[in-house]
Order: sequence, then C-alpha cells, then structure tokens
Amino acid sequence: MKRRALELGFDTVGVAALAPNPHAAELDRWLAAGYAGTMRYLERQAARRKDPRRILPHAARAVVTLTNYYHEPGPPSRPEAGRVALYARSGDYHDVLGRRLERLATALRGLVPGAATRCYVDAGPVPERELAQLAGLGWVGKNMMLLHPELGSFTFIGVVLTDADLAPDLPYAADRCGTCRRCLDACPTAAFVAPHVLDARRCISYLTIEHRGDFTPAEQQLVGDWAFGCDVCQDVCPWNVKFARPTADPELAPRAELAALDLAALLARDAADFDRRFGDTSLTRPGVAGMRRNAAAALSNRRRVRP
Ligand code: B12
Ligand code: SF4
Ligand code: SF4
Repeated sequence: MKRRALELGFDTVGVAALAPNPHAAELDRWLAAGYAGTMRYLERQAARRKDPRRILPHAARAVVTLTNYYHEPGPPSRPEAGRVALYARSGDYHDVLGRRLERLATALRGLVPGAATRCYVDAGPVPERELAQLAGLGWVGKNMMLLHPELGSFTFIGVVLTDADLAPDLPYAADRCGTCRRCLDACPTAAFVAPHVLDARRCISYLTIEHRGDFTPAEQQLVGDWAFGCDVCQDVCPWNVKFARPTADPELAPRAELAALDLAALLARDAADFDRRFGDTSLTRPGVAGMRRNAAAALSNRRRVRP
C-alpha cells in the first residue's frame, strides 16, 4: 500500500494507530480562548478531533500522506499585485489530492477486502497534523506546522481513515525546533501568543480565507499586501530554507496569474468572470466577495506604503 501511495504521487506515507488525541487539552484551551475566531466548525468538530476513532465507525488506523507543493516564490511582485500563498498557486489541491486519496483507498480495499475507508484533505473533523506526527512523518513546529525532516513544511496532509488492521508506524518522537524561534518573531501580525499557540484572528491566512464580512480598519492593516493566505512563518524556517525543493508534480504546477494577482482587475470582476478564471482553484473558498474585499485591502495597503 505504501508503494502504491508513492506511485500515485504522494511524497511520503505512514500509518497512525487511532487513539484519543494526546493534545485534546490544548485544543480545548485554544477554542475556549476564542483563537478560532468565527471558525465555528472547529467547535462542532471538537469531540471527533479529540478522539478520531469517532469519525468513522470502527476506525482503527489513519494512512497519512504528505505531498510537497513548494514553488520558487519568483521575482518580487509588480507594485499593484497581491501575494498568494504558495499552496494556492495551482489548481485546487482538495480536488488533486482527493482523487489520489480515493485511488489509494481503492488499493487498500483491494489488499484488505471488506475494509471501510474514508478520505480527507483539509476538510472534515480530522486532526491532520496530530495524525501525521503519530504516523512518524515529522513533528509539530512552534509555528504549528507539521515539519518533515527532509521535506520541510510546504506539504499538504491527506488522510485515509480505515478499520483495516494495518501495522502502525512509530510516532515521530523528536522535537527538532530546539531553541529556534524565527517563525514566532517573523510573523508580521504577531499572531503567535506562544510557541504552538496561534491566535487565528490575527493570522493573515485566517483573515483572507476564513473570515467572512468586511475588514475592520485594524484587520485591513494586518493583511498587508497578501490577497490569499500567508507564507512568512514557513519561509523563515531553517528546515524549509535547507530542504524545500520545487515540486515537479504537473497537477500542482503554479499558474502565473496566481503568482502575482492583478488586484485592480480582480476588483472589476463579476461572479461569472471570477468563476471562469478561478473556479478550479482554492480562491473559491473566500469566493468573489471575499477576494474583492482582500484585493481592496491589499491595494489600499500597497498605496499607503508606496504613494
Ligand atoms: C483551521 C485551520 C487553519 C486556521 C487555524 C490554523 C491553526 N494553526 O490552527 C488558519 C485559517 C489560520 C489556517 C492557516 C494555515 N493553514 Co490551515 N488548517 C486548518 C485545519 C482545517 C484545522 C486545524 C486545527 O484544527 N486547528 C486548531 C489547532 C489547535 O489544532 P492543530 O492545528 O491540529 O494543532 C494541534 C497540534 O498543534 C497539537 N499541539 C499543540 N501543542 C503541541 C505541542 C507539541 C510539542 C506537539 C507535538 C503538538 C502540539 O495540538 C493541537 C490540537 O490537537 C487544518 C486541516 C485539519 N483538518 O486538520 C488545516 C491545515 C493545518 N492547514 C494547512 C496549511 C497549509 C495552512 C497555511 C500554511 C496556509 C497558508 N499558507 O496560508 C496556514 C498556516 C498558519 C499556521 N502557522 O498554522 C495544512 C498544514 C500542512 C502542514 N504541513 O502542517 C493543513 C493540515 C491542511 C492540509 N490538509 O494540508 N489553517
Ligand atoms: S501565516 Fe502569516 S500571519 Fe499567519 S501565523 Fe504565519 S506568519 Fe503569521
Ligand atoms: S522557524 Fe524554528 S521554531 Fe519555527 S518551526 Fe521552524 S525550526 Fe521550529
């Protein structure tokens, strides 16, 4: 099954034994502090995140995959272009990885006839970083990213839950951040309250992707010239500086239009035009209204800095 995963284009794969989440208390504290902002679904899913055996009846294992999506950031963007995080510069990864995970699940059911399987990538109540660490794929860094010791953190996590009795891998025991704290210090909005604790309400990724409605003036300032997501706390990480290599995956190839988003053009787009250009990308999450809000904020911030 692991061989099949690599043939399908995943960069690495491991198997986690499902058990109550050892960081359930951290999740409870994080939610109680209000750091999830308006992401109410995280509260609704909390019981299942704290015990992933509750997600699928009789689930016993998670097959966890990592897929490198790193691209060279390219030359500095044009004065009136908005920045898009690297993971969103290609076709929508939910679709690309969703298809691959379904093929992996088919292979698993071929090996274990009658096995139940369910696939997840960034959707659903699955504690994906936790499971990746338990499957031996790396550690959770101070920036909360899952860091693989040879790939870095510019990876997507994809999961197949199953009731099949697969041999689990050993969890990744080491924490290789050491005394480093570059990510915490580099965050442009000071969104980290402490190592491993992110106040999402200050995070540019949350504001530009998950937040609904208008920005307050303070929120608008926080997003800077980012139009979708943010990469700063990963860009500065020594593990990425050393190990991140551009992906050769054709389905994750970056699109020039997304590498430097034309903010003024985006402001002028109607819904149909937006769907034609970006309907198969992750920009559909905030949608045309959210992306126009982001474009207006980024343009105004750029003009404020460079009159
Ligand atoms: C909600 C969400 C967000 C929110 C909140 C982020 C956050 N840090 O919680 C926002 C919108 C801000 C966000 C941003 C981003 N996200 Co996001 N997000 C998610 C989602 C849907 C849920 C995460 C969650 O439950 N958060 C709540 C926190 C409390 O839980 P947690 O992140 O799982 O953290 C656990 C561990 O850290 C552990 N823990 C706590 N303390 C300690 C201490 C130690 C020592 C250890 C080992 C563990 C540990 O306890 C926590 C609770 O179980 C996941 C997908 C999923 N289903 O898991 C993707 C996911 C985490 N996101 C992802 C990505 C790519 C991003 C961005 C990089 C996108 C971008 N470029 O803009 C940024 C990065 C921001 C950051 N530094 O975290 C990837 C991460 C891949 C990876 N290699 O780690 C995921 C896994 C999606 C995927 N399938 O690929 N995201
Ligand atoms: S994604 Fe950007 S804003 Fe969010 S925590 Fe990382 S550096 Fe800060
Ligand atoms: S920048 Fe340093 S502290 Fe942050 S995740 Fe990377 S190694 Fe860990």
